[in-house]
Amino acid sequence: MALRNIVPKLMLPSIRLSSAAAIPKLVTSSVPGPKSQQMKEKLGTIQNTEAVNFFVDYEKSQGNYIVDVDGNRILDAFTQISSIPIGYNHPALIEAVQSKSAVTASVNRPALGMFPPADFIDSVDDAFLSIAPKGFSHVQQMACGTCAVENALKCAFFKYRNDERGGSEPVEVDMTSCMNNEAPGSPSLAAMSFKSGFHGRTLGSLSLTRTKPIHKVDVPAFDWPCVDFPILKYPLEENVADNEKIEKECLAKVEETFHKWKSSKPIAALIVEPIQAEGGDNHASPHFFQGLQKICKEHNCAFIIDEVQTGGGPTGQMWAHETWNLPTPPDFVTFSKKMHIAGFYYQKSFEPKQGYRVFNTWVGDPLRLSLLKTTVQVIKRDSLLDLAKKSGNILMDGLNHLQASKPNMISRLRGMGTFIAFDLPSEELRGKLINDMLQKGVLIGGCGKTAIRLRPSLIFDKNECEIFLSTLEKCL
Ligand code: PSZ
Repeated sequence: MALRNIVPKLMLPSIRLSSAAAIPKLVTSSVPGPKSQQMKEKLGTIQNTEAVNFFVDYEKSQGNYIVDVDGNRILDAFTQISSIPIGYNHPALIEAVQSKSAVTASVNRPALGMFPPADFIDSVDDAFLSIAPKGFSHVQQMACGTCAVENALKCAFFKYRNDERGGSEPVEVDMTSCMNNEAPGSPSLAAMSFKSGFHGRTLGSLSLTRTKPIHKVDVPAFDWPCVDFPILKYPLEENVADNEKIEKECLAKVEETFHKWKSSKPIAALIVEPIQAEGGDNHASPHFFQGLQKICKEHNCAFIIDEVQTGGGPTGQMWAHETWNLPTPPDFVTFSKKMHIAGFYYQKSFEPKQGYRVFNTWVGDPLRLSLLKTTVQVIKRDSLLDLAKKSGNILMDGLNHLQASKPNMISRLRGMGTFIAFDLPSEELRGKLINDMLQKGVLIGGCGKTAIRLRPSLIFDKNECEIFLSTLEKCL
């Protein structure tokens, strides 16, 4: 039975947005506290724990507040690397997982590609298609972001070869040569990405990822091209001509690269983030992305928008690319994180004719799909995209103010909705600020070389913005 039949829309349990004010942040020990440190030591005997910040009491965490095992209640503006859409323990989600269909889905995880449950079509409709980017009516689930990227890439290559063969099926020589990883079955085709782009860590995606060497070193990679992403000057309104020039130069490089690779290894796919996230929150104008799409079209290259981090509402739009006014929709939009489940929207022309070409054991997860369905209902009911815009404005106002009063500390303030970042003078000061904020009960993240990024949930409201801004002011 579809969830909408179990939980009528208006009866979804809500979280009072103001409730957070009643339970303020509270840090009683240093973070990580003694319990966290002990646990980290113990886990360290089993696996590498260098990245572990602190251990969490997820039962006690609530709304925008994450509670660690030492009892510190911390305002979370990082949300598990931007992946908690409507706060911790949202009552609507707790209720959703207790529904009969969610319980059944969690104890009987299906191989979705082969044995989908009866309510799957309704769920896909309610969850994915009700929020599909304009111009998309097809969607494929996957387990995680990098898996979504890799499978979108595969579909792009399938189509490119299919077009080359004039629409006919692979022939005998394709089938035999691919078994030896040789052409023509394993064709010499490329996918282009951008400097500072991040698209995942599995073997295929890793060749597209261009953030840090430590992500890539020692791993064989595809020989694929990478071009500069525009690094704009701020404030934007004072640097219009320079920024136009920067974007124009990047587009010219893209065009040039297509020509350079055309005869040896044609570029069949181009992947780009609407805002380069891991790489430092680098923005570009709609004009830049329109230009990219135009070049892709001219070269029969798939245009893949990676919305793994931007998608699901933090920019104040469900999909960041929808503000670009593209003349036609992109070919793929990949997602994960705030969507609970990963996957990609795609144009029908990229769907392989044969089954089993985009496939794995689980493909997706109906349980996560039911969480998405409820999350979408809450986002709509509580107008959370509007809230992300409003909170984004409050944060930008406050940060602009801080930037003006402390220009030696804060620079290049940029953002869309609550997807906000600014630079600090050095990596060392950035690390110090993140730690000082944490000790004062506010969790934020870093990205790029020296940037601080905000990735709060969609229920981050005025009160939380004020707590964040006043704590930041103190730390600066
Ligand atoms: O260090 C890491 O592995 C991180 S830190 C943030 C991410 C990964 N983001 C994941 C991500 C992304 O931001 C974009 C734009 N595309 C693809 C991915 C990969 O998603 P996952 O991590 O689900 O494989």
